[in-house]
Amino acid sequence: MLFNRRRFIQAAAGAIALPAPAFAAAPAVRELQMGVFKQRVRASGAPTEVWGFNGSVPGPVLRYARGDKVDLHVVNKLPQPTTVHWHGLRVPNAMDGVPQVTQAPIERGATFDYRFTADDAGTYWYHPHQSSFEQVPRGLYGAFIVDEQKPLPVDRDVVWMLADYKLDERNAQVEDYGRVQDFGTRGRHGNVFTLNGTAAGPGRTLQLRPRERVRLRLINGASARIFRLEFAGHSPWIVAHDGQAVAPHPIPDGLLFLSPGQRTDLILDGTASANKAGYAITDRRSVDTLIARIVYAGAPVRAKALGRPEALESNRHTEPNLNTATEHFLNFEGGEGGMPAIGQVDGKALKVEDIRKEHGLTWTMNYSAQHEHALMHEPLFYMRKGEHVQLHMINNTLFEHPMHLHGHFFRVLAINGKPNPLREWRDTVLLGPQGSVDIAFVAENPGEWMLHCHVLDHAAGGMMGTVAIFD
Ligand SMILES: [Cu+2]
Repeated sequence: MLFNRRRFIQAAAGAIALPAPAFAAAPAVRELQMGVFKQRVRASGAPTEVWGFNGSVPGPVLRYARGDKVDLHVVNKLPQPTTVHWHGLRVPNAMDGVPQVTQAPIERGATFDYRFTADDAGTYWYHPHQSSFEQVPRGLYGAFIVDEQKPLPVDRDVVWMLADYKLDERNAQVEDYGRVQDFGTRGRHGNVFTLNGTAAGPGRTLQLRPRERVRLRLINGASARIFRLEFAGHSPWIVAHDGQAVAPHPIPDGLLFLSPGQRTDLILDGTASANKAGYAITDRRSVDTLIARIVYAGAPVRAKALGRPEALESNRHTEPNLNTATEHFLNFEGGEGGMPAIGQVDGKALKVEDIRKEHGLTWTMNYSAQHEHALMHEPLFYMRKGEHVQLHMINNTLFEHPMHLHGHFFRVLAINGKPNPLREWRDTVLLGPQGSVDIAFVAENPGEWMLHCHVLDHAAGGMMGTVAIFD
């Protein structure tokens, strides 16, 4: 049975033409203007031409209380069609912002209204899903925060969006999006790390008062870069991954992995002694890179440091029953040094060399290479609403893939065949080179949902598929 995607989009378009419900509380931001403007990224030299929301990178922090109605009017003033996806939020399918799958692209000069309820508390983000390998690294991303009904008591709540830009010596963005050599390797990496849109590194600080408690919401908005963060002199507590509460625990081995699309909420206590140099927050991924320094200033907030924080309020999750779950398998092949023999594009079986030549695609998922402009593909998997599912993802490539499922959270059961003791709920999980990850979830949200790699160059290079859930 071929899933009729065109009809699906039309049905969705009909549904959203209904009159808007009257919303009680009007949030601060009602409109998102997507446009081109200049913003200072590096401290010296010229400002950089960027694409962003409401004239800033990152876009405005969209903040709601759990249960709030979200009603956002998006205006496309970009030189390309676009959409906005609300990463991690369990929205109705028609509001998920995936071009060709859940909606028609928002054409240049056109608008689109996104309306849904913020059912899930936590740290999320928003970004385009159209040509995301170009639109996101140009600066189109922002934080989306939903406060718990009973938030953890903290002195301050801080949002950090980490990303990077690829800039030349004149501070202009290098216009090399969509290169097959980036698609087929580790993705396009910037040369300037950014923290909330401007250059990270020396000069950037997180000021703490002695014994102050801060909730630090880290969001990786980079198109390809994986961070591995170390906090010198401090041992923050992890309280959430991808917005979902976990039992508060210190960062394992002191290094926090944050792959594209992922979020981690930390409780950071000002427990160190004030010193002149401060305490480095460093990315230890490949070359050590300073992100910012923790520096102390001001009077102590309290006499005694606080201990282990309480757990965050949990979102609603249905526990997957592994005894009755349907098992699915997803194989990843391709990329540089990979050996995919054959795959299919648009229903046509091709040798991978020809897929690369004809379509610029270099990856396959279950021997199918998909991209956002391919309307003819069938979903990778069909599920009934309410079905319990176990998905085994097997990475036969030499590269890392942060896999993101839309519209759902899944439990991370095992990594590389070893049971994962935390069994956290996530929407994005990192597969190591030639590694595997087993996840489980209940297919609760009807519609056709993306399952794709969040290295956005990999997604554009074929690692894009969908899961169709029938009501
Ligand atoms: Cu990937």
